[in-house]
Amino acid sequence: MKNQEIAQILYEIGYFLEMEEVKFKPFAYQKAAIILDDMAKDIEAIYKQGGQKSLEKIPGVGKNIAKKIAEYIETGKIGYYEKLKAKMPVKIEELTAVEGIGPKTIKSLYEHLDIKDLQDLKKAAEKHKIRGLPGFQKKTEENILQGIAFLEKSRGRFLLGDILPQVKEILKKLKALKEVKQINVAGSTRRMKETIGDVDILIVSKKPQPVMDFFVSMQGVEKIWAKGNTRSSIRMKQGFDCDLRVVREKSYGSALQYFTGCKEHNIATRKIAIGKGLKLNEYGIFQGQKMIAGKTEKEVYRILGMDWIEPELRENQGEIKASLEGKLPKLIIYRNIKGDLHCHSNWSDGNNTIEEMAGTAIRMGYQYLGITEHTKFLKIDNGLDEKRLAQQRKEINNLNKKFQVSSFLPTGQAGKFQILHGAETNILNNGSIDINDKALKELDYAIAGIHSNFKMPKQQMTERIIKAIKNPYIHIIAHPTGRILQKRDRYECDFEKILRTAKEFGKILEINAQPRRLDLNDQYIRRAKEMGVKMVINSDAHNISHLKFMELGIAQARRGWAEKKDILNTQSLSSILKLFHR
Ligand code: DGT
Ligand code: CA
Ligand code: CA
Repeated sequence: MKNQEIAQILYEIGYFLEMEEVKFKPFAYQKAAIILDDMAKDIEAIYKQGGQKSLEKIPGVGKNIAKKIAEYIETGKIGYYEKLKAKMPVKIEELTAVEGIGPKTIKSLYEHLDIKDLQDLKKAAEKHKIRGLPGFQKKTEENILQGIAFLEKSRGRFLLGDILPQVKEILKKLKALKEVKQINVAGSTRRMKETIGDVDILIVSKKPQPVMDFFVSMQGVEKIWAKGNTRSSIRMKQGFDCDLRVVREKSYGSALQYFTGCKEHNIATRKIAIGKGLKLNEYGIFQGQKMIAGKTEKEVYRILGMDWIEPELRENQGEIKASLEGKLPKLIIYRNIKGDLHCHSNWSDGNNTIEEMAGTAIRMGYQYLGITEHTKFLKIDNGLDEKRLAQQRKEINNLNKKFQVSSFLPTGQAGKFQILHGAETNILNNGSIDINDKALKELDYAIAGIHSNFKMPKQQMTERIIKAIKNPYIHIIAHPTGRILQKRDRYECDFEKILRTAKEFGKILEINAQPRRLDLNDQYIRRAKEMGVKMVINSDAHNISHLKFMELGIAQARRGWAEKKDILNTQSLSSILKLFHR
């Protein structure tokens, strides 16, 4: 599929135009890029079927951009992009991966220091050549070095959200082969860790050769590292590696247990086996020479005197003890979620209308969808002020009337679905909110989050967030620690104090399910649960396909030992309404 390749070029055209301070156009390119990036349908197939006209039907793709996409599919190039790139031959994707580096910075660094890629940037920063440039300070240079260090730390790992759809696709294809008797993903992907080193797949097959043939010649395979009868290893075009192992049916459970990990979890389980005079490895559990179990994971754990442990818990963080004592948590399950309380429409920086977002939410079986646009402080994201919030309320009321008519709902659940009107407001430097109380009061509920000034001193940041928690019109704190995976660390704040305040004032913390955020992380979720602080899991969707990020957030909640009762959007519409209208 060429969707991602083309999306990347469109992003870059947007960046180039932004460097030249062209108005509006950069936004149009970026918007089209996001849509293409997330689109499940193959853009090439759409074009081959219906030509340029069918490309223009894709939301966000106008005539001009459609022409360029067609050019790429026909020739493998976009002339307009090549021209822009020839003028300024910089590696945009590499440079913008560094926190704080945007198009204007790239332009300036190229013009003054001939910086073209990450290596150039690092060298220049280390030699302190950046701090003297107009508009750059010592601090900027330090931040750049910090950003590069952060990036290097995460090199070679991939976001779960980026690769999970493809892993599911691979599993589906392999499962369909008649030679495959059993199949499961193992490793960090099965544990749903937020980043993945490589993907490990296990199968049972009596005739592995055709399976291996198929595996190494699948669409999207870039390199074949190894191909054998019991193991093959490939690199996918997106850059990640994928291993396929064939194991014996009688060893499938112990192999799955072994290759699911994590390593420390395995070491701990092996110790328990030794304590019982047994031997545990990927082939089975042995008493002397005799194999006594191995076919299923359940049986492996049972012989060790343990309850079966959900893969998301297998991080050697106390799950072994809990399992031995029969005290494992009853984790929230993927079907427990009844609605999503954080998403954006084209009223601010989203790509779809409220109606389109709600339609998808209904098809997902939700009872409610909270529309929470950015607010006025975030001008670049087209944040809403009090007046536009009031206008939006009217539209939402009208749509809700429409949703009351049962024939409109594909599920026929008249009156069971409601759009809630919220907002994702900004916590300003002093802890106040960028929307006045009167407008906040009109909303069904309000979210507040930090979107600026991440580098405040710890105490000041803590006070800033605490003030927002105490604000009677704020119900939820969005992405509470502010981390961006592979880009920036969480901001400094006293999280324990934030938890105590949230508990005292009955406020909710968000588990933001965006693949790059997953914030709260597992450890903070677990701490919140221990403190009795309630949470919600939100997709923070900016278009209809983002709503499915919910799965990543649920995985994170499970990794944080959260149960259904800890997560409030497992509750029905009427309970949620009661909660907010207290
Ligand atoms: P990743 O790929 O870095 O995201 O993380 P994993 O957990 O998928 O690790 P990987 O792919 O190196 O190995 C898959 C599993 O195999 C791992 O979770 C546990 C098991 N494993 C690998 N190496 C060892 C080892 O040296 N000792 C033990 N006990 N288990 C291991
Ligand atoms: Ca792995
Ligand atoms: Ca591996």
